[in-house]
Amino acid sequence: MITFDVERIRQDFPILRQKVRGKPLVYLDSAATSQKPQVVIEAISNYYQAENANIHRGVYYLSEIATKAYEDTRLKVKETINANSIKEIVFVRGSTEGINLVASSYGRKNAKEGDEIVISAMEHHSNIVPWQMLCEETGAKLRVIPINDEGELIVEEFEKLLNKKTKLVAIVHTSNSLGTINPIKRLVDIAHDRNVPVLVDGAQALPHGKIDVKKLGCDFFVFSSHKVFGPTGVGVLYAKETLLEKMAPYQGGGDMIKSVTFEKTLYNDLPYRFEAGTPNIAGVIGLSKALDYVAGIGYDKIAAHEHELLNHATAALSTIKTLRIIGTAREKAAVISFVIEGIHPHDVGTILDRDGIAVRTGHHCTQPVMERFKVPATSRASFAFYNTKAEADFLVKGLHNVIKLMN
Ligand code: 7TS
Repeated sequence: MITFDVERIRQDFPILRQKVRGKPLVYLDSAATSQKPQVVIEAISNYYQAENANIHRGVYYLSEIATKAYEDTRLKVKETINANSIKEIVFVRGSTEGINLVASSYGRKNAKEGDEIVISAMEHHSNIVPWQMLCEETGAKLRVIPINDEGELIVEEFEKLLNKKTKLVAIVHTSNSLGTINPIKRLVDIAHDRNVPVLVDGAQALPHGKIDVKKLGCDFFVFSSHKVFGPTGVGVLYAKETLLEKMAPYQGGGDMIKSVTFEKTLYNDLPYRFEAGTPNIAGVIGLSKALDYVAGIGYDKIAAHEHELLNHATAALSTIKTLRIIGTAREKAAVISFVIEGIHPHDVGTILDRDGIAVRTGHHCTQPVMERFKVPATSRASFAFYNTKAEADFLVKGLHNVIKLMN
């Protein structure tokens, strides 16, 4: 029997004790960004109060401890996702930058006119636009794996899309607008059978379950700290060393070099070659605490609690006759997008907000998904381990209020 004391956990998140608009905050937008536990907030504050110095360059005490904290986080990330080496862990600004780095560096080197990049119909704009930009520049083509009415990838169509011209598959692990969890290992195996590397957009996956890049077998994996209870402005690109070794730097500047003359610059070793300029040191230190915090609760417990929340909320929302859930995949994260007949999602969001309930409304940076389901936008409730069944019930009560007000 897995025990999970959600009320205890909520006490670690100061923001959840807040009232908004005079009502207790019901935060159901963790897919956009997660809230931060006290330990993360304190680590950032402590860094600025007692440890602030630039890294990799000082011979003095403060710089040494800041450098150690930064590099210890790299090791922690390596262990968290089971990478082979710290050389495979590159700190970036977030998932978006990680994907842009791969598109720019790996993509430019490997894609030429007539080649193909395969993505899916449920990608976040961050995993569409960088590839479109690459295609525009190189003359390569974007191919898109279709999804079914439940919001699941059609794997047979994926297999048909792969061919000798395919240079990369870039695919989301867990969809931010549909909640679908894709069968990544199976997709990677299929792509690898044809020698095609795979990038996994793990922005919505890491916060909710254990990730093992060796088991998944993927070649690139990105995630954002702010969705995994850490600060904004930091993310991670994992890339297999063999691929990273052959990639040109993404940006030039300090720290990514060994030596510079006007005639020639020698680049630094991996992974530093991909980290130009002063990084987000405080952010990386905050991420370290966030990963400790999540590991302390336990990925299994988190997944089990969120699964219960998903089932409870789905059942409760389904009692509303005029509500339609968009995204009903068998394998689903605790993300529920929905539309209510005759009421625009923005009105839903605005009225819920008056009750202190925070949901996201709009296209969730997945406009092709909206088009696929023929809706202009949805309302989306996304849950994290600090959410409760009572909050899901509160959402349903709030929606009854919306329907009453709008009819
Ligand atoms: N990929 C997925 C699947 C995402 O959900 C997001 C952000 C990103 C990439 C981009 O991450 P970033 O940290 O670089 O911005 N998703 C959302 C969302 O669902 N609502 O706001 C941001």
